[in-house]
Amino acid sequence: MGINATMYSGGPSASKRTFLKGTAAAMALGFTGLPILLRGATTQAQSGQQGILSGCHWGVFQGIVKDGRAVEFRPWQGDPAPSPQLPGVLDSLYSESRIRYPMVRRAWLEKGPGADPDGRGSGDFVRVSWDKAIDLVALEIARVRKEDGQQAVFAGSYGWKSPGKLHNCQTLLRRMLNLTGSYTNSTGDYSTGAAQVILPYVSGSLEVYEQCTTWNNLAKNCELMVFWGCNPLNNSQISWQVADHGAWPGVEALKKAGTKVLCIDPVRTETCMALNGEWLAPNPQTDVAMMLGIAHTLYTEGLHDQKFLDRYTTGFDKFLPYLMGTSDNTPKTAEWAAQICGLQADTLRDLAHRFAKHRTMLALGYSTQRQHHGEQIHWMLITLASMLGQIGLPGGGYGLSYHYASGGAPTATTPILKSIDDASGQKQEGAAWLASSGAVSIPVSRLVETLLNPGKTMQFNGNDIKLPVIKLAYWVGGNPFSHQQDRNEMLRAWRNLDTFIVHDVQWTATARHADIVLPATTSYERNDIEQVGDYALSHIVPMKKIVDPVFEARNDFDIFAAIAAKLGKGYEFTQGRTEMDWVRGLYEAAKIESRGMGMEMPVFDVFWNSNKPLAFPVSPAQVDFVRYADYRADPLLNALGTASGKFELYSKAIEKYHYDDCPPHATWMEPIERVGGPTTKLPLHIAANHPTMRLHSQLCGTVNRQHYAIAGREPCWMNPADAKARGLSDGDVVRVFNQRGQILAGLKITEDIRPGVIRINEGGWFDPMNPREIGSLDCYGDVNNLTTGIATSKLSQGNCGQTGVAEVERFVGTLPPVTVFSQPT
Ligand SMILES: Nc1nc2c(c(=O)[nH]1)N[C@H]1C(S)=C(S)[C@@H](COP(=O)(O)OP(=O)(O)OC[C@H]3O[C@@H](n4cnc5c(=O)[nH]c(N)nc54)[C@H](O)[C@@H]3O)O[C@H]1N2
Ligand SMILES: Nc1nc2c(c(=O)[nH]1)N[C@H]1C(S)=C(S)[C@@H](COP(=O)(O)OP(=O)(O)OC[C@H]3O[C@@H](n4cnc5c(=O)[nH]c(N)nc54)[C@H](O)[C@@H]3O)O[C@H]1N2
Ligand SMILES: [Mo]
Repeated sequence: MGINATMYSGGPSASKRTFLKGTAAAMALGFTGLPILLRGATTQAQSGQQGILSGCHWGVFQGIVKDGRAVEFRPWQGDPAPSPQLPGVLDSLYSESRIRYPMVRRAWLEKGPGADPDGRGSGDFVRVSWDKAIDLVALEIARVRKEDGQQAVFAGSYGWKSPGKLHNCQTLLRRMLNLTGSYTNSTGDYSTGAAQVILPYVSGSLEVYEQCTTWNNLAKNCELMVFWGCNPLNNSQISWQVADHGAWPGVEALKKAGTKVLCIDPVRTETCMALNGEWLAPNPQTDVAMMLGIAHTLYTEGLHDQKFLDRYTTGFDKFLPYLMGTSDNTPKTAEWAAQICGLQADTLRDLAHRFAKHRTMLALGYSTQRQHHGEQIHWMLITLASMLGQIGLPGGGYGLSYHYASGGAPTATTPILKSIDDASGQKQEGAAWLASSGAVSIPVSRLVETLLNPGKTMQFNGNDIKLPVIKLAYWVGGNPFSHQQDRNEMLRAWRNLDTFIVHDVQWTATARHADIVLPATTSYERNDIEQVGDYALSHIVPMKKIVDPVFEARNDFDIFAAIAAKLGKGYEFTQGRTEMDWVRGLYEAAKIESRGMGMEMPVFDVFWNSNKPLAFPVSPAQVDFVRYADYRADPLLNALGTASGKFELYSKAIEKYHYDDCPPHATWMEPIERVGGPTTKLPLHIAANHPTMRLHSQLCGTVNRQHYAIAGREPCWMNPADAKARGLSDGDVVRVFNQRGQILAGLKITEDIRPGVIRINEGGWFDPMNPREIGSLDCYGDVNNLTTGIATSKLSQGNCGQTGVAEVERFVGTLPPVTVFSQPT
């Protein structure tokens, strides 16, 4: 049947979440000719009211409209666990922070590009007409390209834009720029910046966005499930496409099976509580040391699987001298590790015994690689799992996406919807800018470094990159004034820009710091199409327009089409096709692909008018999928994508780079700062986790804030012992500070966090008291005022959003108001 695990183990790929493409290619079912089920009919029948079907990062839903206004986003009945964030999704259409009109910063408009850069963020905007706005943008792109070169335009615009195969604003931005010239791009992402660069050397693929052994298989075979900084019941609320929420039935199956669960995390997570898990809370940022202590015990007690190491891995012999301390005089004993990670040595020995004795699944999240030297954790996890020898066995081994977009929910047999393209294939031969086109791409979290050091040479994954001079940054579908670390360093860097152009739906801090702000539509004001589940791929769903655009919002597609037209490429951009022409075309292409897979999809109009998601079948093999089972069965035929075809516990390629911050085997390296670290002065580690009632910064400007804000600010969790030591009470407004910045937050005292750790979720909107002053107090609570902007290492240049320490005190004085959720003045 051609369905096997090898289809997931393709080589590393340049674009984000492209594992989806490989899925379809390898599939071939016998022709059944059966029509595919259309599900979801009961929702309308029950409600008695016709809802309009759509989908978003949070799931499939029906939009209920009264008198032209959306009044409810009702979860689709086929959703096993609708996200409680949906009311905020609805409110994002109408909330007070919605961007209404095209706006230009007064100083920029009156005095030209680069005028008064300190004034960015102070809210002095002038409303302009759409025609004027399009003119200004087109002329400025042309000016910067002419005066400073194509590379001076940065369009590496990163972020969690809305799903939909047509209205992909980032692709549309690059489409407009490719048709009219070139630009500087970005590579990688903030999610797995370190892991996705190191893993191709270690296991031969990106892996972080690939399927895990299914929950179903775990429920039958796993005896010990270890969630290591991994929290599916929070993080799988959302998907990059439309969420399927398959993690909920997955977790439920584990619970029914009575599988023993262990959670290694500074926070007692939702997943830990739901599964009644055993909670171990090591010092943050010390997991590599902890794993080494466990590995040392395994080896010295002869509990490691030498046969597995010999047959399926290379380089263990080169790792061993480090583990035993013969190469550096430091044996990585349980005692050694205990001193660093803060757990008892006996606990680590006990873990080694339990891991070896039971069928154990090590499920790792992403947070531990979003730390200084974050490359090491995934490498060490694979080293540990290799020593345990359970990789490729039912219910055992390791998994890297159990927490993300419901990894572990079985993959359906489905065609893959294509997306509108960025027109990089349509460039004209011989154009002057062709030589430099796409030549420059910087690691995604390094824009600040680039703005501060133009011309500098940066090392990256074995290559040198000359950092370009950037004069214009164009951002769509992302919020850099939320996602980038070290806000004050960023403010300094941004002053080197002539022009910052932003499209968004909400007045985020990024929009507030722009020179030109264009109001985009939400997904709920336009038509599109998308797949359900990043791994499950269970349905294709129409994303129907629910209401007309509010105020003067326009589709990114139409905005870029107008700019392209001004620059002489209007037809090339639209190809003369309307929105529904595009959506229909994308569906038709999938319909043809599905025939090759032995399936027949309904004609487009039937699909669209049915108002139901189109379901695809799941094969029995996928229900019981075991990652690496094929590799284990035949390591030659199903060789991994690494140089040796095996798991590489030592990398000769990385050895050749001679990076001082990324040695050629998994290594414990001190981060620049951590609680209890040799040079660290401040006492509290900041867990900048992913929020429960938001998607990053999305929905912070909505009713959802009422569920979590404390005294109107972003919450800061703290253990009672730490609160007592500082004389703090629940509900206090506190000032959280370090050498990089200061924010206000609302204190939540809880036993569910380890002493010595505070939790302030990423995504709180940056609200500086005095926007002109770098280092000003942030009145709402954007944690990235406190985190470090350094890179994980020269190998991957990833971000370190989970590295940072701080101190907390009660705020005294007159409380400044929070102003970031209203219209700029
Ligand atoms: N300290 C710390 N920092 C972190 C992290 C962390 O764990 N700790 N996590 C990192 C990670 S993993 C990530 S992925 C990033 C997330 O960073 P981002 O993805 O930049 O964050 P979002 O808030 O999702 O921003 C998306 C923006 O796109 C806008 N948008 C949505 N749809 C559309 C559309 O159709 N058109 C236009 N024009 N705009 C649209 C939204 O309104 C929103 O402002 O943050 C990173 N930063
Ligand atoms: N609700 C919601 N879900 C989301 C997102 C969102 O914004 N909101 N964002 C999505 C995106 S883009 C991504 S990339 C993923 C992110 O997925 P992750 O990066 O895995 O998510 P986090 O919530 O940052 O961290 C997961 C867990 O790691 C723990 N942790 C933090 N530091 C350490 C440490 O040093 N050691 C150990 N052992 N544990 C630690 C945290 O306490 C938390 O429980 O989530 C996705 N899902
Ligand atoms: Mo992410």
